[in-house]
Amino acid sequence: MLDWVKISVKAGDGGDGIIGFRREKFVPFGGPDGGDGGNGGSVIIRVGESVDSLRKYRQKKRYSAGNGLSGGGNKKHGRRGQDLILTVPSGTVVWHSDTDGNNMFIADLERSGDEVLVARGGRGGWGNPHYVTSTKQAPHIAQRGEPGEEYSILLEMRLIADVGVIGYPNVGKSTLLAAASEAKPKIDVYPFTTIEPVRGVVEIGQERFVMAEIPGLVKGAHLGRGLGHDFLRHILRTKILIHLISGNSGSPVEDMMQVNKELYLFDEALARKQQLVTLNKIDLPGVKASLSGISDALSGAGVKAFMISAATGQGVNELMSEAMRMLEGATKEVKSVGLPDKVFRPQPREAVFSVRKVGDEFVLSVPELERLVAGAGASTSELRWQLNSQLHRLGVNKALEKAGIKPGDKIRCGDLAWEW
Ligand SMILES: Nc1nc2c(ncn2[C@@H]2O[C@H](COP(=O)(O)OP(=O)(O)OP(=O)(O)O)[C@@H](O)[C@H]2O)c(=O)[nH]1
Ligand SMILES: [Mg+2]
Repeated sequence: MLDWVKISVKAGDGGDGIIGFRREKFVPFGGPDGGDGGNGGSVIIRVGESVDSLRKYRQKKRYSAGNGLSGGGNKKHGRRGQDLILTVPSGTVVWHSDTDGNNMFIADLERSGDEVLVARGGRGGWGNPHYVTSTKQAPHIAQRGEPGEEYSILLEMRLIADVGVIGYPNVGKSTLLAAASEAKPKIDVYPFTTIEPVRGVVEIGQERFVMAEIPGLVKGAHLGRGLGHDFLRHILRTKILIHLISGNSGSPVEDMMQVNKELYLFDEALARKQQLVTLNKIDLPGVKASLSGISDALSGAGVKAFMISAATGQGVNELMSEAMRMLEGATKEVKSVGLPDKVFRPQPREAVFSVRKVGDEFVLSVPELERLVAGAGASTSELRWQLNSQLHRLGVNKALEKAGIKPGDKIRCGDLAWEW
């Protein structure tokens, strides 16, 4: 199970608006009829029913939605670009990665069908009919399409299970999961048989819950030893834990304390999760003999443990029923554990403009105007007039006046320059 992956996404660019004029018999220039460009497609991340890993994103890293097409004559709209839908498993947390390597939270996609738009397609540019006014019937300007948003996105998969089964390697976690659910994890006498978390559904009458084996917890796990950090993160999203210890370990109680210490060192929230401590392998003769000693040691540590044999099934049903009872009372706060308070919210781009004074020029940054293109037949006076009316519409005029502009001062916006 791949835990996280970084991809780059690019929404489609908007198509260009067109400068066009109707051709009519005997009329050299008919009315303006340049079509608008189509909007670019957006990139959407959605939980797919049958997706259970992020593996496919390891191969391909760059994803683009479709571009919008340019407008045509006769007010024909350009076709819009296709959205790109990237499917991910439920339990995927989506982050925005900035250029400094900081990650900001975008969304937590928990359930099938949950989705989030991560890069918005550029809007199509306006064709010249949009610039018609009572005094300018034949405008020679149109607007280029807006570029699609482009971001770096981090997908993090957090296994969602109600119950996490933790414990040292080889204590019988897979055996318990196999005994209590339909899952068929590999079981073997060697430690580290399970190298990825495995999920199974436990059914008790009409009720059910999801239980997951979390492998690889050893001393130093919080530092990345064993199978490392990755699986500790999955535990964050379980509601309760079954902490399995093995009766035939030399020191089951110390094993338990060691694992708890790793939880604590990784994240205090993990150490606060409710645990059902469970002693396994009580069918073994050697374990039977030392049972009372182990119980005493456990009580000494303040723990009342369940006694089971995952191999024979003894005590497993009782353990599952207790897990179910505990789940019903478990807090619903699990989701917020480990999720950040910094949230990434893209700015509505067109709302942003700025005015700077560079030398004796006023330099405007107004994305919407920078995309204006002048046709061959555009006169300087028409351009100036159009720009002023757009500046007025966008409220930039006021900002210019505030900045102290006087008639005759030079203004520059993108490729266009004119006088106030
Ligand atoms: N006698 C006996 N053996 C058991 C019991 N539970 C598990 N085992 C054995 O213990 C060994 C390890 O079992 P697993 O279920 O693979 O243990 P695990 O905790 O999943 O181990 P890893 O995935 O390697 O961390 C296997 O040989 C099992 O057959 C039990 O209740 N009694
Ligand atoms: Mg296992």
